[in-house]
Amino acid sequence: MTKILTLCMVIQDQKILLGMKKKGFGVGRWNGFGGKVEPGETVEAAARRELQEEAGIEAGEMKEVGVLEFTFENDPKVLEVHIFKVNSFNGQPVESEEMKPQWFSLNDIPFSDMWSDDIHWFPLLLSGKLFKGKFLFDRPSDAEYSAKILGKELHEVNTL
Ligand code: 6OG
Repeated sequence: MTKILTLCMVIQDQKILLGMKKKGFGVGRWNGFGGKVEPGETVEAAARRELQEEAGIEAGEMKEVGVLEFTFENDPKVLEVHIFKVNSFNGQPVESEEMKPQWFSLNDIPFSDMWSDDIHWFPLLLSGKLFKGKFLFDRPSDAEYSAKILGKELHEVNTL
């Protein structure tokens, strides 16, 4: 069973907008903005909608830069996460029920309070590469527990 999800990384003026997840999957961690693709919706439309719902901003151009598959030990579910880079947007980030947004300098990304895969693929994201990968974790991260990576595959690609 594969679930399709989106993840938007808003990057502007050497800063990245992350949100502190306030509830549900990945609670207590900084992440980009995103969620499930709804039936009948394109992946890009879902990414735009989630960015609006969770951060209160309207994306300009969006570029899909990566696709990562996440699985957890003893769980047949596959999370297929489509990562988008957004360099321009309208509006001001506002806190939502799901996320508390905050800008971070690209030199000071809070990896220790993010999902443990992020530190591996951020260099590709920040250097403008396209990438694909798979990560197997023990169990989901939350505020107290950082998921352990049991298996990892990550490579740069020419097209997604
Ligand atoms: P909701 O289920 O709250 O959307 N997501 C992940 N992000 C990272 N960096 N690592 C992971 O490793 C992730 N698994 C899921 C996709 C969940 C949001 O969290 C992202 C979505 O943007 C396992 O609707």
